[in-house]
Amino acid sequence: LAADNPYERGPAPTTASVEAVRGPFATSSTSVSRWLVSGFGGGTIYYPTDRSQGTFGAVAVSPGYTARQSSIAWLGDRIASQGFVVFTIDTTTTSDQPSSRGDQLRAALRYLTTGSAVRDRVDATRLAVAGHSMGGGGTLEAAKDDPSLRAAIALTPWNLDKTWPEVSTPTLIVGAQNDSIASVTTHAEPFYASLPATTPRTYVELRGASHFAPNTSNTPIARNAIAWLKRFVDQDTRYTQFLCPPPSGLAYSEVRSSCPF
Ligand code: 9J3
Ligand code: ZN
Repeated sequence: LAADNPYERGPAPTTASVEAVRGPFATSSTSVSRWLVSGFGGGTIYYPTDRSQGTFGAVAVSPGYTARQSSIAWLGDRIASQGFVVFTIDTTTTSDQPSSRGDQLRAALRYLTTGSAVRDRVDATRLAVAGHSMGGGGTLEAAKDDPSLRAAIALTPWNLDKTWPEVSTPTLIVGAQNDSIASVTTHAEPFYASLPATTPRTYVELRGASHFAPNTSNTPIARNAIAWLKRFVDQDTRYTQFLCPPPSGLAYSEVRSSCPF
């Protein structure tokens, strides 16, 4: 734990460590019944078992239209093992629209920090949102509604609202080059382009990928998401090296960034 950053968790990162299938923290999980909560559809909380370093930042993750938490479950242990509490949620109904998904992400974070079995493991001042497709659209909605969120990660996001000048939360948008459901030209790219010049932001487009790339283990997604959460939820500048200069390489068909940040 660095004296200059009380939120730093885990050893100094390497390319191998941010791309690893598991990070340095042992994890456990606990399921949350939809019948015992309100405002969202329950879910699964993945968390580091370590209690020696204080609390951890947290991220709630929403699936997309017609999908359930299983569609984004791989992110649970992958991110939790890097030192975050991760709440993958079900939505109230699988057809809920992005604005509802945004409200549900926020309700899930409220439950996580006030009612859940792991609430004492979470730093309620360092929260983030993420989601796939309509859940990614909901991620932008949540950030628009709650500027206190520290980070937002929209994975192949879908939304009818194309402009996000209200978002001040640092935002990572992941597009998929061959997405035919939420094409990058009508979703991810205009969303990114509409973010304020003052908002730290990155757009990575996964070469050759489909809309469903975020539904299975994906190293470029994990690497960027982990670095984003570390940099903006934990204020851990050891991870800046993975974001600035912007990510590059054959995995990406396009990259945009507001570096330096
Ligand atoms: O959440 C999603 O996978 C997205 C989008 C979609 O199918 O919208 C059509 C209504
Ligand atoms: Zn708008």
